Amino acid sequence: AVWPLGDEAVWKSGLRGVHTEVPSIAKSIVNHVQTTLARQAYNLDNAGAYGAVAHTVRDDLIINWNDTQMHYTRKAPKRAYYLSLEFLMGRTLDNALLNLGTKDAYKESVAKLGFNVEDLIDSERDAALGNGGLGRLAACYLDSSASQEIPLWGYGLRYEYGMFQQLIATDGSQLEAPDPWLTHANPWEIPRLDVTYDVRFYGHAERFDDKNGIWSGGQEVVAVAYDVPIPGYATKNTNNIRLWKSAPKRGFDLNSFNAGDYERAVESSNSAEALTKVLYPNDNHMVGKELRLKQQYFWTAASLADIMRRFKNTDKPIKEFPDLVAIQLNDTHPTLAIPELMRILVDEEEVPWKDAWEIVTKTFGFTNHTVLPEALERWPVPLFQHLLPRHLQIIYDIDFEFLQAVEKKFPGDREKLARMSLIQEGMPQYIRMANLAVLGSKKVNGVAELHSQLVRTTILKDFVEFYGSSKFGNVTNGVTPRRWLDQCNPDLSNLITETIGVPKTTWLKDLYLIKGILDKVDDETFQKKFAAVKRKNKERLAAYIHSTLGVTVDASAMFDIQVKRIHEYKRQTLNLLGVIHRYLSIKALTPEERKKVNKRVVIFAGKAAPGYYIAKLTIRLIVNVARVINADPDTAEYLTLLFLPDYSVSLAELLVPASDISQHISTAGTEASGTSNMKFTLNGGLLVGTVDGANIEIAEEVGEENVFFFGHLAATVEDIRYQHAYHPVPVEQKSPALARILNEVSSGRFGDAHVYEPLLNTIRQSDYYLLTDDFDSYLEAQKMVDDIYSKDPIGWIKRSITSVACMGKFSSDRAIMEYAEEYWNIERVKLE
Ligand code: B1H
Repeated sequence: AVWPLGDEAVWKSGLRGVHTEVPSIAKSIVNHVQTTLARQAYNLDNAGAYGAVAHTVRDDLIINWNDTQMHYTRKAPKRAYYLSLEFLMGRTLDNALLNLGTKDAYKESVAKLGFNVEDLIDSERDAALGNGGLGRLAACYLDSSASQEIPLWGYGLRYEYGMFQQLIATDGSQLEAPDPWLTHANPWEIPRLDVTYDVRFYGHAERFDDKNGIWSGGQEVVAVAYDVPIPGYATKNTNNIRLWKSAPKRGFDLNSFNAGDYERAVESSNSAEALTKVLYPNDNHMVGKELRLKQQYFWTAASLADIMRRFKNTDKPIKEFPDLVAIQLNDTHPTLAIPELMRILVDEEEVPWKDAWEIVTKTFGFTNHTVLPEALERWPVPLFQHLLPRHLQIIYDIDFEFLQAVEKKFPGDREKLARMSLIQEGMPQYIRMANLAVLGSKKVNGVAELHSQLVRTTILKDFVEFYGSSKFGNVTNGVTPRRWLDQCNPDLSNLITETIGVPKTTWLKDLYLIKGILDKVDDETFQKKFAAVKRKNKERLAAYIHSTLGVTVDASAMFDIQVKRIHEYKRQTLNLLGVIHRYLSIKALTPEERKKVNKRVVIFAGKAAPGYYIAKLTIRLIVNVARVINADPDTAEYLTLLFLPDYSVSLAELLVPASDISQHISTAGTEASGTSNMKFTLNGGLLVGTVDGANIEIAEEVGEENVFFFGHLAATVEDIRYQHAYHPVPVEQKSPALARILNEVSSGRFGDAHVYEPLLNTIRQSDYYLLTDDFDSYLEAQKMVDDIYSKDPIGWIKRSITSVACMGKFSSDRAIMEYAEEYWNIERVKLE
């Protein structure tokens, strides 16, 4: 019965639907000011008004969330779960209003109450529970799953502190400040204080002959659920991200407390709470800290317990688990879910080992996001044994059976066995999480064609030979066009709608339809409108730059943007050295000659991991080169260099629509996909890049003539590195232009002569990322950019229009449907 208590009519009259009309929206906002916030109208500021509006929208989300989840429960379809240690959500209010289709009504309601909705939107703080591409991808996938009506839940951690805030010190170096994003309460989460699980650490493990076991003792921590509703676009379907917060199991130790030892009493409670305190701020780099391994187990154990509880509510026999559940592992971070599910099945559900392994290997899918060796997770066996003794036994048992099978297929190949084993020999031994993820999964995928190819031919080559190639696929990444077009670039979105004559609610869910603007590529009126949109977005960015840095930039100049995590493989240094080259070249011209120079504003932004010395030096050098260049009256009109501090999702929303070109210049074969390359191109910025990651597929779609490619190809990178090691050629010989620039930096032209030597030496010495090999070709590509931009402005606009038109493939809707159909075998579940 739906109405278990009392009078059905009374219940029904108390229920309400989603707010759509101005009077009811305004009334609800006022109610929230009055009661939820306990404030008065006369002193309500933007932050307060934002809170009241957010609570009103939250009510809407909860109504749709309830209906969706009730419907899922009743229909009991197969569901998918996306396990990700990172969800880089950014702001929620604007996105929620656009997805609910109530933005105009809210705008009017808010105006009636004396506020401006855009100001309120801007007063929201980002939810930065992620480092970069991997975390933002998870956020895009949740948006797409809801929009495409795919029953998907995300599982993650509710970090009390997200990605650190970046400050720039007076000497130009990065400083980190904490990100206490929850201090003003978070209206977008629903605490589920009744949904809790105990998670064990340490203790003692016993193993019996049937490979079942018992794990006891140690320490228990409680996982508490917090739900974040994810509204679909133009649908009632609202999915969920369940984030776990750690809490002490029994408050604090009463014995110590009563004995007067207050410090001891709170110690264990503090250590339990420390678990979900902070996000590890490393992108594409593994740091083997015990606390990180604890986070990983805490999160996977709570998530699996929750998934198992939901499965058991269906009363289906356990062998049907894979018919109702698909679990996607976002990189190796949640790989412990594999031995954990084995433990639950074998030790708790008493499923025979063989049957349990069959269930496991039908349930999981594994997405690899990087081939960089320093990012591949390996955990020292002694640390692992101490923390998770039962899981180590399970891993040994999996490994033993697996190696027997390998030996049977490839008899006598001991080196192969050593490479493929879950255990890497040595002192200490290590557990290879990628190998475990492959063994425990039904399918494995990379995130762009080239990357998936590299996965198959390098890091997982042995596994492809063993399992056959059908287990190893590709799902090229995508981005949500709601946030990354409609929300961040409303003028372009409106122009597309009016041009293709298809309602926005249709084409934003079927992005291939924007191809329709190609019909107008030669239409002068359309070209003008299109160019005007870009110009306005550049002016919006210029205003931001003026208000934050106090620098005036010329919106008629070319905006050249590289924004992403600072990493040697992404080669921000290559870009910077190119800027110095440009600066010196302009400086060498006569004032008359300079008048022909293409004006550029070069913009960098991005965070460096706090412990990444070379990356932090790169930031410092960019800032100090910028100081010299921007203060030089000879070049000021033609070149401006900026480092925008504290890159974030919100800042990206300002930058992405404002680029003329954006740079994606990783050493070929190192950037698995990249996703900002998709965002910039979708918003009409052309791409300067290497033949790497998704750049390749973007060029396939928009036409290679519309992308500025340069540099060596992935296939030759290894040979070049070999030459660097055994037949080194000095920089002076390889690229005199580059050698000169390095010397200018060394000479102290940009300050601090000695400080940058370690950075410069990475190039002069091993040059692992091939800057010396790619520099001249990079300059040529940049020259092409300048020539076309200054000599053929109409041609440029056409390239830009064509690029936007051909970006349909890169919607995360396409990607999520590939996962649903080819990896999870699940279908749309639409609410009636
Ligand atoms: C990507 C990471 C990553 N790949 C380890 N790997 C991390 C690895 O905290 N850690 O330990 C955090 C992040 N992130 C990125 O994923 C790739 O570099 C991009 O090329 C790709 O577009 C993105 C999404 O697939």
